[in-house]
Amino acid sequence: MEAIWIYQFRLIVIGDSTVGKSCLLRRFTEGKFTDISDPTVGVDFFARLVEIEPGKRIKLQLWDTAGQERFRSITRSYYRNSVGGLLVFDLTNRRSFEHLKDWLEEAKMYVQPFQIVFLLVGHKCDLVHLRQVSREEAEKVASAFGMKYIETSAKDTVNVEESFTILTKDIYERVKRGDINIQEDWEGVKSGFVPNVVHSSEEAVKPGRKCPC
Ligand SMILES: Nc1nc2c(ncn2[C@@H]2O[C@H](COP(=O)(O)OP(=O)(O)OP(=O)(O)O)[C@@H](O)[C@H]2O)c(=O)[nH]1
Ligand SMILES: [Mg+2]
Repeated sequence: MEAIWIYQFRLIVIGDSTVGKSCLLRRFTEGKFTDISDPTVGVDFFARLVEIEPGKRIKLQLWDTAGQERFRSITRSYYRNSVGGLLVFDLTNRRSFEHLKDWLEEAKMYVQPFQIVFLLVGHKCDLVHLRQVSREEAEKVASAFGMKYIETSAKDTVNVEESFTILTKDIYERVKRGDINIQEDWEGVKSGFVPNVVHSSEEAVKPGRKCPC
């Protein structure tokens, strides 16, 4: 029964190099954190199931993109087939916060003709003494972008589950409302794998039931 899901969502994680995208994904999918993390080359792939309501699971296909400029031509091609994403900046790196507008503009341009739902993530919240962006400031930017905002730490496991769950629930509600539709030529949302109803062994071999032939 493990691998049963009602939908599959494809999500992308974007933001400047070193903001901590790969660490956030590794914490979410493998429960691990390392202080040394190589820059992503092009795009990496992760996957995980999340249970948004008891018994309702969604499979997430997660694309971890390289923040470095030289990989931009590769990473751009992943927007179109993503239904949602985490737009990540580093709370201790003001420039990564200032670049958010550029990331969003690029995403909007390359996702056409589809739509993408983002959650704004202020990462490395464990580094309290090095903070360069206040929560109030980030919340203002998020609301100007029409997004929710959350602060995370892969190192201390703060809001890692929550960030992916909030985004997944947000997308799920839009799918339920019909604001987002499954489309043949689009990988953003896929209908899930639902098994045939399995009868209990008692029901399947009811005593006294005769063969109809
Ligand atoms: N203190 C702290 N450091 C973190 C956290 N997450 C990541 N880091 C560190 O930040 C550095 C960069 O992390 P990565 O996850 O490789 O960054 P990235 O955004 O994937 O970078 P690119 O792949 O180049 O785009 C590494 O040294 C991590 O150990 C965190 O939550 N807290
Ligand atoms: Mg990376």
